[in-house]
Amino acid sequence: MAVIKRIAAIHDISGVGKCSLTAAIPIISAFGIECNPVPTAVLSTHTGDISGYTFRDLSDEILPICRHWRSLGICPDTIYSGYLGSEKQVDDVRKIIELFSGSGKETFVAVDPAMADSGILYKGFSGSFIGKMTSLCKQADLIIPNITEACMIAGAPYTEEYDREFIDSLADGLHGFSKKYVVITGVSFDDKKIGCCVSGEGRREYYFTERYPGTYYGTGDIFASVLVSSITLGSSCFESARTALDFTARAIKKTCDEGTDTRFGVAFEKFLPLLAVTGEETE
Ligand code: PXL
Repeated sequence: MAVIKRIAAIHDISGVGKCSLTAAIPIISAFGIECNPVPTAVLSTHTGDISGYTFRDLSDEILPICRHWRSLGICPDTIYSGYLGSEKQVDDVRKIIELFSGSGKETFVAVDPAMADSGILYKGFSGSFIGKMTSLCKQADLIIPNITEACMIAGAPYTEEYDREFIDSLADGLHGFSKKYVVITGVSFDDKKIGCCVSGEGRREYYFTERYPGTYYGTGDIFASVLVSSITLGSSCFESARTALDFTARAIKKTCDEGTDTRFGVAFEKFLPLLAVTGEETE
C-alpha cells in the first residue's frame, strides 16, 4: 500500500469565486493526496472585477501553523504556494521552504506567482511585490506564471500581441528564476486555441485546447492545482500539464454552456471524479 502523499497549499481562502484554496483543496483531495492548507487570508470573494470584498490577513498564523506540523514530524511532499496577501507572506513562504528542507525529506516546491493578469498587478499589490515574488520563484522547482507574471518576472515588456518566438524567449529567461520547470499559462497564438508552454529537462512542449471567449476567473488556480497534484504523484511535468489543461478546458466549456457569471468561477466540481481515476492510475 502506497503511503498517502501530502501537499502543503499556501493560498488565501476566498469564500466565493472558486479560486485559491477552494480550488486547491478539492482538486488535491480528488487525486487521493492529503491537502494541508495554510490559509494566508480570508476573503469573501477574490479581488478580480468584484468590489466590496472583505479581507482578513492571516500573516501571524502562517509560520506557527507550519512549525507545529514540523514539531509533529509532518512534512509535505510538495509545498505549493499561490496568492499571497503581502510581501511579508512571501518571506514567510521562503521560511517554510527552509523549515521543511531541514527535515531530510525531499520536498518539491511549486510557486504560482499569482499577482497579475492582463498586463496589470492584482488590486492591493504594488510594484515592489514583483521583486519579492521573483526571489521566491528562485527557490522553486516549478513556477507557473501566466504571460503577465512571466513578463514581470523576466523583466520583459508585456504585450498582448506575441508569437512563439516571444514565448520561447520568455521561457528561456524564466529558467533563470526556477530550479527545474517553467510552465507559462494562457498562451494563445490565435482566437481558436489557448494553452501552455512547458519547459524543463532540456525539453519544451506547447499544449493547446479550444479557446472560449471571455475571462474565466480561478482557472489559473485550477490548472496549477491539477498540475502540482499530478507531479506529486510521480507523473512528468509534461504529462501533468496536459492533464491540467484538459481538466481546466472541460470546466470552462461547461461554464460557457451554462452561461453563468464567470466572475464566480468555473464549473469544475462534476469533473473531480476524473482526477480520482487519474490519481489511481498514476499510483
Ligand atoms: O486566482 C488568483 C487569485 C487568488 N486569490 C485572490 C485573488 C485572485 C485573483 O484575482 O484575488 C484573493
